[in-house]
Parts: sequence; structure tokens; C-alpha cells
Amino acid sequence: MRVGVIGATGAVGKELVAVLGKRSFPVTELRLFASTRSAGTRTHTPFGEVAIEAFTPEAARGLDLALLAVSGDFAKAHARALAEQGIAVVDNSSALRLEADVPLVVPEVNAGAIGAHRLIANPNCTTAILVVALEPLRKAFGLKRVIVSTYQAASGAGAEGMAELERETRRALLEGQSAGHEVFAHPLPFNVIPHIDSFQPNGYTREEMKVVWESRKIMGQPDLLISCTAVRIPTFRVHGEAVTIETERPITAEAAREILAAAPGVVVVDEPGANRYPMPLTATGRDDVEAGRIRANPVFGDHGLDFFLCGDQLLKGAALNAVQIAEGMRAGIEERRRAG
Ligand code: 11C
Repeated sequence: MRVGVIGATGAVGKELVAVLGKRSFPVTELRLFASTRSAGTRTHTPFGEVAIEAFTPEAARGLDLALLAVSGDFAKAHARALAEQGIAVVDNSSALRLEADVPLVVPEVNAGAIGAHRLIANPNCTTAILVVALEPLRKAFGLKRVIVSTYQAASGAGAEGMAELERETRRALLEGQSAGHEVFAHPLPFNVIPHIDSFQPNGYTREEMKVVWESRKIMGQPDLLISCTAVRIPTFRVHGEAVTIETERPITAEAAREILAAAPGVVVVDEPGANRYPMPLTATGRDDVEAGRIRANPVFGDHGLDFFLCGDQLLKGAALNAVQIAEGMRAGIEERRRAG
């Protein structure tokens, strides 16, 4: 397959190339697109050395699959046009996620939504990490209410966010200066910031509302009562999420642990006696979302559960989920190739 990664020099773009290699995606030709600033430079990939090109719709002609790791504005301008050319498109931005004709997919939850669609949206990282664990519990016990508090890594703000965390931590520790900030609203080292994306008229941030809107769409439960507080913490690439649920039917920690242990994309790490629970240190670079600290929630009695998740924001939260979607689009891509 002729595969293009658009936004190839960003944190998600680089991870997309690595995941395509790791999962042996059938790439016959890999093309990497980025801004004109990077165009012309060459980079090593699992598929050989590739020259980075400046994106134009004409340059993308001939691709079978385009993985977009670029801005919402770019997606609005180009994603539909690429799909209309016959290219299968997976868009990582938030621009099209809530459009009625664009499936929003986490394959462990709603792979069936892919069908013959040529344009699929990849959810926000926080949402993807959440629903992979919520859906099996929803299926088994029904969901009434969900309350999520997040602990989000710098990688959510891209390569620039990670670079700022590293640079400002060094400055503060090695040079004795106060940490500065450009990417984040405040210095991130030695801090936590309860502010990700813009504030909305209802007092929530857009990041928090994305968790609400996107979880409802992916799980197909538009009336789900769900609220989120999203917080940036000074870690590099794993988002943590403390989750409380109220279920339709009675639930126990033991039953939930069993369900989560059997759920695709989830690994239960829950041995408090041995100090084993989900953490960014152990979830970094891991495909599965770690779930642990699973316990009955006394507020909701025998219908309540608390648990903690950690998922690699750049993998299940972005590149891995996008490549899994592309795997689900393969049959359609191959059929279009055969039809010429
Ligand atoms: C963050 N979750 O941690 C965001 C990044 O809608 O794809 C991903 C934003 C999105 O800052």
C-alpha cells in the first residue's frame, strides 16, 4: 500500500511511522509530508530512508492511505478532498470528529463503524484511553454516570510541549532559574495545571468537553452522564485518568477486574499489596492501557466503582489507534486498488 503520513515530523507523526513498522503494515511506498521548512530533509524509517516532502493535494495523488497528524484547520481544508480522490484517510485532529457522516473510532469499541467509509476520525487521546476500559464495563453492567479526572502528559501538546517540559526543568534545576513557558499556560515543571485547551462558556475546557462528546459518540450512548476535569502534569507521554462510574446493574470490584482482564487493549495492573498499579513509568511505550486501583465506590453503593487508568498518549491515544483504524480500512483500500 502507498501510505502517506502528513505531519510526519511531529510527535504523533513520528510515532505513526514507528507503529506502521512495528505492526508490519503492508507498506510498499512510504511518503512523508511536513511543512516546507522540513521539506527536502531525509529521515530513517522502518521502510528505508525517506525524503520529506511539502504537502500539496497534487503531491498526495496516488496514495492509498493518508494518516493525518496535523491541525484541525488542515483537516478541514484537505481531509474530505483527499477521501474524494479515493484515498483512505484517518484524521487525528478534532475538526471532523463530531460530523455525522464521519465515524469516530476506537477499534476495540466500535470497529464496525468503519464499514466502507473512506474518512475516519481518530479521537482525542484522553477519550481513546478512557473508552477502551469503559466499554467492556458498559456492556457488562450498563453505565449511568461517569466522572473522570485526568493527569495528562506534556506529549498531548506535541513535540513542542515535551521539549518545553525538558528545557524548563533543566533550566530550573541546573541553572537555578524559574521555569518559563510558551506552550503551556503556566510553567509545567513542579506544577500541575488544571487547564487544557480553551475555556468554554459552561466553565469546562474544550479538552474536558471532548471527553464528553466523543465518549458518547464512540460508545453510542448519547444520553450518558459524564463529566471531566482535565489536568496537565509534568510527565512526558502517558495520560493517567481517575475514573468513577455508577452502573445500571450491581457491580463488584472482582467482577469488574475479571471483565477488564479479558478486554482487548486493556491490561490489569492491580496488586496494591505489591505496590503494583498503573503508572506513567510502566505504561510508557506500552500498547495496552493499564487499569488498576479497582475498588467499590461507597458513594454509589453496589452500583459504583473507582479505578485508575494509564495509557500512552502517543500510542493508544494517537498513533496506535490510527494504525488500528487503517488496518480496519484495509479490505476497502485493497478493493479500490483492484477496481483501479
Ligand atoms: C492534550 N488531549 O493532552 C490533548 C491532545 O483533540 O487530539 C490531543 C488533542 C486532540 O493536550
